[in-house]
Amino acid sequence: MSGNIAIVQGDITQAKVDAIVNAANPKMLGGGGVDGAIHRAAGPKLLEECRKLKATNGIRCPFGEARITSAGNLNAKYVIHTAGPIYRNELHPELLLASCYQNCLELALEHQCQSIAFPAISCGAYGYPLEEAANIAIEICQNPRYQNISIHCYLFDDRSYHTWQQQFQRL
Ligand code: AR6
Repeated sequence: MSGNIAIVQGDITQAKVDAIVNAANPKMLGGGGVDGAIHRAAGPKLLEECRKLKATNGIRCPFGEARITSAGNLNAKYVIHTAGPIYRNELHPELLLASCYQNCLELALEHQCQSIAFPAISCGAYGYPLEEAANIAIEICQNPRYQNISIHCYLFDDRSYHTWQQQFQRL
């Protein structure tokens, strides 16, 4: 922990924070990875909440944007869903990944969240290289605008945990 940012290794569904961020897809109706884990832990209420959001051609959350719902059975007030970029599909995935982190933090501010937990958005099925993703994540989280939010970066596996720690010490 340094300042308001903590790098944690573990399961984000166990985070004790006001808002848990979900690495979702634009349809926001569940999936694998951390999305699956969050929906399983939250129970069916979360999917119900997602279904209520406005959809355009099935898209509830375009890539790079974020949406907020209540959190079902999770130990949090909110789930903030964001759709990270599919790395190989984008010319500038870094812009979309940065806007994911930013839009989540803006929603957290709007909803008076004092704490938030992030997974490694886009670093699983969506194929984002860890070092690059860690850099972007930490840089956005370090913006003084977010200094009053306690930010917990949850990394699931050893490799992503060590990468985040290294980038955090470097920046
Ligand atoms: N807690 C924290 N991190 C986790 C957990 C967990 N319980 N489970 C997995 N991770 P991914 P993406 C890590 O694939 O790349 C889904 O199907 C995982 O090790 O979950 O953004 C969605 O519906 C990895 O480092 O998300 C989308 O279709 C990180 O979370 C698509 O995958 C992100 O991996 C989104 O892909």
